[in-house]
Amino acid sequence: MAGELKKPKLVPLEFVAVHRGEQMKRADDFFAMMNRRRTVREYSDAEVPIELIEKAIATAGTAPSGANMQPWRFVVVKDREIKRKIREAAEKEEYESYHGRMSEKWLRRLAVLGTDEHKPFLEIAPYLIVVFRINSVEENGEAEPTYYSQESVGIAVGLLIAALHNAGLATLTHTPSPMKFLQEILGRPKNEIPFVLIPVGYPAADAMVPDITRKPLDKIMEVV
Ligand code: IYR
Repeated sequence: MAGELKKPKLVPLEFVAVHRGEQMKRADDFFAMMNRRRTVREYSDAEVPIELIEKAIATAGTAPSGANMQPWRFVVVKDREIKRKIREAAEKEEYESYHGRMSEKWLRRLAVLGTDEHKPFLEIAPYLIVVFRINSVEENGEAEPTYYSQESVGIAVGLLIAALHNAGLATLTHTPSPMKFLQEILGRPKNEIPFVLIPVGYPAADAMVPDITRKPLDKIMEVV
């Protein structure tokens, strides 16, 4: 039997109401801003104030999470030597992926994006944010899993990317595979599982992006 359970402690909701007449404009403006986000693979090495990164990570930390366990860790890599090591390890794994580990079908999908095993952005972008998913915590010497950690961290990363974009920064959601080398290079404990690696910076002056489109609303939404 479980011991005595704590009672919830409740406080009044601080809900900032948006005037009815303003709601659609706010929704439109936010969509227009977010719809300009593109995944960027070509970066300038121009400096980014660390305060912008801090505020975006603080925003990511507002995400809802399973049992409010906030199962995320954001490691910000600025150090050139660490970035070099990450690039070296990522390119080694990516070489294997592009030359045998990925299926023909998968490679056909990626051909349109023009990706390959070369990852210069891992050294050029001023910051790499490596997101870890905390899969268990220790409580009184006992391991306890976190709950819905994949979903929770996924939501937090969505907020992170939105916040960085809103602050005028470009990002790439990069998932070298396998990503275990990030745990080793960054010396993270074994309950922190690499989730995604996000280069952040300003785009290169001549940055190009794939000519791709987003599915229209009627292809992604169903009202029943
Ligand atoms: N991780 C590899 C391959 C890759 C996979 C997917 I799914 C993409 O949308 C893009 C790339 C890479 O980063 O190149």
